[in-house]
Amino acid sequence: MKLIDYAKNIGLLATIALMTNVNIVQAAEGPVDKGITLQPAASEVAHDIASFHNAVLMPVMVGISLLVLVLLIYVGIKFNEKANPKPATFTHNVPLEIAWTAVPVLILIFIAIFSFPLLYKEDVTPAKFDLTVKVTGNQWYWSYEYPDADGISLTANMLSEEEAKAQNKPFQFATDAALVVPVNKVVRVQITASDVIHSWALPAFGVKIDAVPGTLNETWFKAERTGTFYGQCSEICGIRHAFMPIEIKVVTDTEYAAWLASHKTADASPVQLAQAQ
Ligand SMILES: [Cu+2]
Repeated sequence: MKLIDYAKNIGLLATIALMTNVNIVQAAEGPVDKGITLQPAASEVAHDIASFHNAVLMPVMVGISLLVLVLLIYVGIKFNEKANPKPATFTHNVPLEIAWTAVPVLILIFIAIFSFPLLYKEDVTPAKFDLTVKVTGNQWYWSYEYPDADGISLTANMLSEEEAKAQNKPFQFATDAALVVPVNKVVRVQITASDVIHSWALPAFGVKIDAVPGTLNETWFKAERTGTFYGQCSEICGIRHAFMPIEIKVVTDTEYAAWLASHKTADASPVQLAQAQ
């Protein structure tokens, strides 16, 4: 089996394992209770991250752990006081020392061969992007602007438990204004912060980027299916750090056009997700 097929199969198993665990609202994707693996990928970069994790990092980690375990057991059996009553007194072994320096370097180079192109892919927005959204982290909410669309702006505050329940949305993930983007379109994300460092993280898209005051960071994503996706601020930013979730609604082109039109006419007040449906 080719390396990549192997990765896909593992990814599929992980997805099935996750699906059985999903207990947040249907058609919404985000962290799940007792989830122990990566969230199902919804962008090419997220698929690549999953393949890298499953096909490169996992074998390396498992291999090293098993090797160390076997060595420990071997040493424990062969060189304990009973089996080896007269210990050797040498202190150096040059070939061995060269080997245990060189082998980790080779392992790191092997990992880098796969991880550097992936890092570059995540970092560099494709030359042909379809729209830009500007994300600003604030203590403790996110605000979004659409500079291409008459500067539509949204302020996304977390819904209270009662509000989330009333709207049948997951508490601590749902916000009063989802970022709405079209499916299968390259979205350039420019990100900054107004006060302290935050981090805009959406695991299903393979996106995590720091929001730094005075700096404009950039990343991108291309969502491959419609739905509602959840992420969270991933930089400890103050007392309500845990309460500034990210909600992204990926919609079809027609729905996106309708949403834009409804906002051009509406006032600039925070937008309910329901309006996008
Ligand atoms: Cu934050």
